[in-house]
Amino acid sequence: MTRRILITSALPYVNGIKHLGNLVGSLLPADVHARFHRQIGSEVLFVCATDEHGTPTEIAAAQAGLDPRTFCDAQHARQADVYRRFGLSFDHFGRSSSPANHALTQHFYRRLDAAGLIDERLVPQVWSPADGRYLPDRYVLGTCPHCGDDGARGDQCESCGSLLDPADLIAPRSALSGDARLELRESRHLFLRQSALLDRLSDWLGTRAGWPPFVASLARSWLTADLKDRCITRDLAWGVPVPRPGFEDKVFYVWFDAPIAYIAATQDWAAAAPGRDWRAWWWGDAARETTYVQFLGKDNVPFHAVGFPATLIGSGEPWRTVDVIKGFHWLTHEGGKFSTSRGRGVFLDAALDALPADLWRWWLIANAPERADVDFQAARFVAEVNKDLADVFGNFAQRVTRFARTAFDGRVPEGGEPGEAERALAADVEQRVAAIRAHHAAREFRRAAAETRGLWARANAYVQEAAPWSALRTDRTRAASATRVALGLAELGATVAWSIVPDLAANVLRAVGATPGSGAPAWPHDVPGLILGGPRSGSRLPHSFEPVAKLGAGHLAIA
Ligand code: B3M
Ligand code: ZN
Repeated sequence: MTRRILITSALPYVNGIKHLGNLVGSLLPADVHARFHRQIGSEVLFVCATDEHGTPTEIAAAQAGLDPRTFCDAQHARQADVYRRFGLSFDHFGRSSSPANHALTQHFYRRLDAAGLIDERLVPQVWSPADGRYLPDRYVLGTCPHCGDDGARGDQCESCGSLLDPADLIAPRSALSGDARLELRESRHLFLRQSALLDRLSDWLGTRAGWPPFVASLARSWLTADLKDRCITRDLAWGVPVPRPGFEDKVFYVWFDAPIAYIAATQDWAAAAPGRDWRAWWWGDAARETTYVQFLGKDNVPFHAVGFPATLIGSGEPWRTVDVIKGFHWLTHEGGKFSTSRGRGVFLDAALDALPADLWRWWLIANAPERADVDFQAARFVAEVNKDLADVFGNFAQRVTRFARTAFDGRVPEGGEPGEAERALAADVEQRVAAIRAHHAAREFRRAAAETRGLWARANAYVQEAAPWSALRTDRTRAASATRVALGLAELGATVAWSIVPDLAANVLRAVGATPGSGAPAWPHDVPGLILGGPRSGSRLPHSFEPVAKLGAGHLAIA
């Protein structure tokens, strides 16, 4: 039976190029999982989009002297290009500002309102006459009442960590104009009554399984009697308009419309070609066979385990909710936090200018912050990538393919029978391949990479031992069968690593005479047959394989 699997990655904010921490925390593992499922024959839909609304976008656009739409057009295109170069194989990379998302966000609001789950409340907001706008908490600066730092923000003091309200700040001023004539004004806003949904959300969470334990306990920690109703509107111009009298100057809160964009992006995907049905992924009985997995960083768990399910369940419609949330801890950078605002860390465009995508992909997946935060250190990165990709797998694949081409006339050698060593090898490798598959299926990325590395090391050990280059002089049939087995190992080692290192894998597959084509290489179903049966005996080996060059000290600077 083919399984249908819907995969979403957290939607990157449109504003600015992301860093390695964003990549490993959602986009990359989602891609690896999507690729793996294509290899095992699942029907996969992998969607993502840029998250385009909200104050930071509006302000960044104003600073660039552009209207938000024009600004987002350019930023979306930049990000799409970087992700393509990283090999992220989205079926659709959409935009939360699309007309489909506007319509669907308003639809959810109407359903929630009709169900009695929307309240109007008055909220005191900071109004800046000089800026002519309301200021969100983080755009109010002042002196921290706790530590005296004079750059504290209205939501938090970065210097001492205290959580603040704008009203707590001493001598508050606008972060935009610096003007200090701030007023508090009452503004009317809409609240989603999450508290009224608490029982339904708790029951729903109780039916979910397979979440990493820290994600499940984070989700449970939000679903308590303290669950707050959530303000879903903002005093802004850029966003989804609120279709309600008196709300003409407001839009929905970016965190209300962003997850809805997972669905809207699917609708946009479906609209782009005939024969595609978004309902098969999202709606009622049509989506019965669909498993839905979300990939996201731990800060996004409450919005996906509480906020978005509240929207879907509260609508009273048969929307598909998430089956598994695969959450990640942080990747830190040389002992500190990656920071976009401070430009600290490795950014994705610079990463690709420096090195091929597969090197980053391999290291990040092999070290994914699945159970705790992980520190990126350039020296470790260089040493591990050199060892795994150059010394172990790259060297093995190059040696074996080069030898086969020169010693056997550019063909996979025929003749000779595998012996006892090969039969033991085949049994061992079959188990390893099964373990790699099980780890991928369970979304255990570090384990999948570690087991893949183990398979490569086993392949290397076999060829060292069998040494067909020595056997060639004394026993040509023996050299032929050992070379054929080694080529089979290279094919396996590439096939099972393809989801993590697609370019490297495709190059190896070409060099062993397999034609990978443009799609996913099928997961090997007959491992002993591939190793012992020599399915490609006699076929030509027209392509050579050059492994990635080893990184030297010079690469420590970029990374
Ligand atoms: N853009 C936050 C983030 O990138 C946010 C995720 C939205 S997912 C619907 O961390
Ligand atoms: Zn402070």
